[in-house]
Amino acid sequence: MTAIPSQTFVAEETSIASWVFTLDHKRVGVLYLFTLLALLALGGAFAMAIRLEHLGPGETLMSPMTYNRLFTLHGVTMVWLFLIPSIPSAFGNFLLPIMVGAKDVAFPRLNLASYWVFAAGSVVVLVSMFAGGIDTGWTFYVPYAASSPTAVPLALIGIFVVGVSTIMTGINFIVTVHSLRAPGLGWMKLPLFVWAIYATSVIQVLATPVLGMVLVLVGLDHALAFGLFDPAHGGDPLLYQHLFWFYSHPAVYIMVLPAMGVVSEVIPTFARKNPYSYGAIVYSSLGIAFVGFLTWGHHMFVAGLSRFDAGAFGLLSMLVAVFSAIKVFNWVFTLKRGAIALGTPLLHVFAFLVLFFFGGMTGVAVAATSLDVHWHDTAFVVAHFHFVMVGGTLTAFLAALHYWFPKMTGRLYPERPGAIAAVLVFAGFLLTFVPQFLLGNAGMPRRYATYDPAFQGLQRISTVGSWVLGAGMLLIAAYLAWSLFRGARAGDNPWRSRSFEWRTPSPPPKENFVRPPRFDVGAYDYTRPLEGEDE
Ligand code: HEM
Ligand SMILES: [Cu+2]
Repeated sequence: MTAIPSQTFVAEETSIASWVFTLDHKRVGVLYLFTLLALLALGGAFAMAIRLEHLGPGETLMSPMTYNRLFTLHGVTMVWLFLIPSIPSAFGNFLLPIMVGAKDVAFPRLNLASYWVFAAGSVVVLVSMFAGGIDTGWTFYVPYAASSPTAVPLALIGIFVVGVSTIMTGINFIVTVHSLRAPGLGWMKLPLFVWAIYATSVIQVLATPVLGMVLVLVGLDHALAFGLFDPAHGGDPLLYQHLFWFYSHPAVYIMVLPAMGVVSEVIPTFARKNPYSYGAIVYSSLGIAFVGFLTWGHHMFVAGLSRFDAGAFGLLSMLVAVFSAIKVFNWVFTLKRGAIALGTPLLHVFAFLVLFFFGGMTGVAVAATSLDVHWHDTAFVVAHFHFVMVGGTLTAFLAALHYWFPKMTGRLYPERPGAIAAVLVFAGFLLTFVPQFLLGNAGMPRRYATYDPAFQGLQRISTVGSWVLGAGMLLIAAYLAWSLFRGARAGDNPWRSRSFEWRTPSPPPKENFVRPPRFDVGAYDYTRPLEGEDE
């Protein structure tokens, strides 16, 4: 398809200003990607320090006060600054317009603004870390968050600003999918990644304002002693929990739906097959986005919900798992009898399938009220949500990073270190978090700096696991940085994928297409050859 030589979006202009003020969605995506990778590295460094502290039962490296700050900074960085924006902002920005056959997003200026608003919000959060840190946990539970002597207001402002950026991105993607689809590209022909980002955007736009509001209220409680959530002033801390989880449960689907979108792209490409049921994947994404709004109470089973409410929230939570299971079956059936080509993206997808499956199953387990009373606020819950957030979102992010690396850079990464790193990340993850299920079940509370010496064996395994995981991540950083400059040329479509984004040069030219795209061969149609390709 490279018949007509074209300038890539990178080579087209090289000044710093051309990046700072860029209106090209691909450049905005690249800016996001580098920023997010830096934040991931920071959050990862905090995580390593947390695990180091748990090498021994008593005070190992730091005081319990420092430990409180550390796990808060880790959670805040990972959840608010990395996981929530990650796949949509970096890969969604780069790919969504190409996948719908558009030249750009609907509002390129808003898109650029969303990046700089995000960057500003992140800087404010980072400044709060230097201004003494925060020790409330990423959840900012009141009444403590309203009185903690740490830099809570600054962190709240930063997260609020990041939320504004999330809404901007969500609106942009929704309008883009509605109004900029190329002629002939009907809704039910859209790539599944687009559907996933679309469903995510709906949650972002509807739920994030609630988060913004509740953060402002905590800030007012903290700064001006409003007492809204403080029983000493007639306020209600449970009101906070309702409002917070009304956003933050849907937010877990903001994290995992885009990951599911990545998996739905990688599997057909590497199995060279149509998805087993396109419709089931689309409708289950929409189903998750909808039901995700009805389950927040499962975070409050031990906070005095009525028995009826607890039962209802428990059942609705399990319904989300049904939609997730529909997807898992679909992916597995797509792989079945496929002409599978093993590549690093697919290895990360396999890790996703295994870890997300266990994450989801333990979610169903904690959604059973009686079991949750035992596991709530223990390392068991920590393990559950790391299985879904790291095992789900991070592995899919790594799959996306490798899968679309040739698209974005025009270069290949080396497969052998890629495979070694994928195994290290997977094994390191299991070593880190399987022990935490066992620890939590045995009674290890979450967020404690010290622990009973009886737990030391499992704690040590977990810490060693974090080193293996960290080594895998460093290896990935090293070979990708090398490949960026030295990697072999990829050609336009190294995976011989049918998906729309691969039908334009890699890296794409400024307005994405050399010729207006045609969509008569579907995004997953492996039965017909593409024009210009003999098969
Ligand atoms: C498959 C369906 C899922 C179900 C049924 C489920 C259920 C639950 C339940 C009941 C809790 C509360 C446990 C407790 O605090 O005692 C919980 C906590 C949590 N879940 Fe899930 N979950 C699911 C999927 C996910 C996904 C996909 C993510 C993220 C990508 C996620 C992230 C979290 C987080 C972050 C927490 C803990 C928040 C905190 O207290 O710090 N869950 N989950
Ligand atoms: Cu939840």
